[in-house]
Amino acid sequence: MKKLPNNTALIIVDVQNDFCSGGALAVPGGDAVVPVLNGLIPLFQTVVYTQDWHPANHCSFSKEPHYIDLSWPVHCVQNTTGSALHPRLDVVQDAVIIHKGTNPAREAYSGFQGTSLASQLNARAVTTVYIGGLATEYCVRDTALDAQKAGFLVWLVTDACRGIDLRFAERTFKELIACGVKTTASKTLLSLS
Ligand code: VGL
Ligand code: ZN
Repeated sequence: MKKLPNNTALIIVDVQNDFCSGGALAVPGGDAVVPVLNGLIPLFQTVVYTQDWHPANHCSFSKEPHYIDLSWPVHCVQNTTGSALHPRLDVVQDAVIIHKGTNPAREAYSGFQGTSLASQLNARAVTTVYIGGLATEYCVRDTALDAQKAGFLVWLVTDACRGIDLRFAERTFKELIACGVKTTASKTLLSLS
């Protein structure tokens, strides 16, 4: 399989046990992104894996999570099974691993927020990023918007994403497109290689 040019990276957002079936904050159908992403990974010379990586006292945790007010059940606590990448997700040898949401006092949905992601991509001369993962309307959305603000050309791979709430997820695609993010499907991407 021919690789895409090396100015192109795949960013896999938060494909972690807690966002998959049986997890603390399971995204409906979240596991389904794993085979799609595994099919795309061989196309890329740079693959980034973000992990929601909270301390046990993170400010987003609530005993009575509401979702709508952006408080959540305890999830993705650092170095627990819940924060581990999905066991069937292929992890490449020279993976770029990004931990986010580590400050107990601040929510951070974006893989770029408070991390070295932009500088690591720039160091590899990456100009274009393809994004997939979980959850569409939170961490995928904010990562895509920040990638765009950081000057990358951003493609969302729609069938490689799943949302917590289907209605918001659809709205998110529209919002991102309006912000200049491009969308594609995994089979289109595979046909390029
Ligand atoms: C996420 C809610 C809380 C996500 C992370 O990965 O989309 N959502 N923390
Ligand atoms: Zn979180």
